[in-house]
Amino acid sequence: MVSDFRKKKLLHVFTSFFDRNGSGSIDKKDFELAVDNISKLRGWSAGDAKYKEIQSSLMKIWDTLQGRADADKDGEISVDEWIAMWEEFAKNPSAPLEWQSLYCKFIFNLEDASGDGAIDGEEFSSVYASFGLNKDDALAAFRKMSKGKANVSWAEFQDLWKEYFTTEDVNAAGNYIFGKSSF
Ligand SMILES: [Ca+2]
Ligand SMILES: [Ca+2]
Repeated sequence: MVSDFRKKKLLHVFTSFFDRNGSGSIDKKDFELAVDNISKLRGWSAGDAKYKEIQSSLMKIWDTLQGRADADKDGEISVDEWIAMWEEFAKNPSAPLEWQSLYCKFIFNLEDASGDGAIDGEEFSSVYASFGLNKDDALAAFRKMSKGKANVSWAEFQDLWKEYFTTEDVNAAGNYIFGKSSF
């Protein structure tokens, strides 16, 4: 069984980042909306090379996510399917699914707008604000996640990401990696 605390974290990611149209499940349309959202944030138009790159990355993530999580094969990931998949992950976090690794890298690269291999609070919070989160709350989340440091490296990010999906410790730094400063 997934604890209420971990369920809250899983639902935050589900509603804020995946179910973009608020339909109550995740499907391909949500990913198309995410492509539009990110392109708007970065100022890319539909024909741009960067737009196509983001689109192809996100569609690959959708395909591999659906292949693993859509247990009843109805073309959508329900909340129950979402939680069941993360429960499997928590049993052996050192062996993530392909889409989970792709998504982790995708979010890091998206946030690392300057491309220097680390993310700062401004990069972190502006991406999450574009997904509809409160920017000040996201900045507070970054300070907790980084333990007051100015930057978080890719190596640190991967550990924090894993921690988000697995830890029951309400004080763990990884709880803040998706821009929410309290649960
Ligand atoms: Ca949806
Ligand atoms: Ca399904």
